Amino acid sequence: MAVKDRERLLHFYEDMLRIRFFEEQVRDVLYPQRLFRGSSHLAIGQEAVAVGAVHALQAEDYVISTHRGHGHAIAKGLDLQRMFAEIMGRRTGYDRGKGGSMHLADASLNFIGENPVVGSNTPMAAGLALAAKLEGNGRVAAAFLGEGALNTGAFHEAANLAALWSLPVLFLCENNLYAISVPLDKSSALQDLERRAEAYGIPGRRVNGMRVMEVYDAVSSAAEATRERSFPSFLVFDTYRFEGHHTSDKQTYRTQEEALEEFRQRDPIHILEFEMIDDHTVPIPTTIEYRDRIRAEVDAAFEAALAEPWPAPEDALTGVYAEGGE
Ligand SMILES: Cc1ncc(C[n+]2csc(CCOP(=O)(O)OP(=O)(O)O)c2C)c(N)n1
Repeated sequence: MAVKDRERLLHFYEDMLRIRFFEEQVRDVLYPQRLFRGSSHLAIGQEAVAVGAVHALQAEDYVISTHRGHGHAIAKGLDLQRMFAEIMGRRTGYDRGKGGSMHLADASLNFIGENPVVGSNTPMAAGLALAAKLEGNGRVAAAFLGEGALNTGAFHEAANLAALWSLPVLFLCENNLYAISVPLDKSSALQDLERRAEAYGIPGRRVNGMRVMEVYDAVSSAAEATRERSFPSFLVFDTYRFEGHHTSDKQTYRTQEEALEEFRQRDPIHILEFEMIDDHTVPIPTTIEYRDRIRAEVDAAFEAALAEPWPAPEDALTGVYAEGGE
């Protein structure tokens, strides 16, 4: 393997571990200790999509995400400490502690942010792509969406406009088989999801979302085509969410065997580790070193965020756009 390819693969590996350990910390520490209120939507099992896709884009490209966006944010380069701080409502968080787990954003990194209204980020991606096209800056706008979001009107309006106006949008659909408790075969008339944008003239491609290099290669070529032709692309990644819909989900709609069996056989991090060890990219002790180092990095970010200040009462009046009357 060429040195450059090896470095790239190890970089992907680090980011996938970062996402996994960050979310395990949310699951195992922040949620049970009630360090934030409500629930958080974890994408454990979907790390290869976030990392492979975001790293196939350029830093200037826009990424716009969903309610399940920690991984997209980390892959786009957001700071772990500020992410933890935001989730825990601290003043130093990305939204000064007012947004939480589902509203992480950093425009300086072109991570336009998470959006909990399902499907709503797809017309925003079309808007970002329209701006890029008018400015002629060569950027593309990538919108992540779940397979459930394919059934929203917003997605179809966005796909239609993106094709009609020839906009450089990448629709990146993560098919994790469930929308909350509803399995794919109960929500979509067509199971070949990659055909869902054909009506707008947008060709689709189905990709193994558990193999980071396959995701990277597919998004690289789709992004290149979208950038060159200024026309949308649509990719569907086969993946699986190993955790519940959110941290409070009792998961009565699937068996633990299903979740655990999938976990064992299709874990994207295990797949990558196995392949790297098998083709002598790294020996086993190196994977252990990587795991220890990234876990320590995530722990340190969490501890530092935990020591950060709460918003002051007067902060409640900043960053709000409605003006009070007399
Ligand atoms: C417009 C809208 N309708 C319903 C909801 C409630 N809701 C939150 S997540 C979700 C399921 C989304 O499924 P999918 O798009 O497949 O994403 P996943 O949760 O699997 O990542 C629903 C229906 C919402 N947030 N927004």
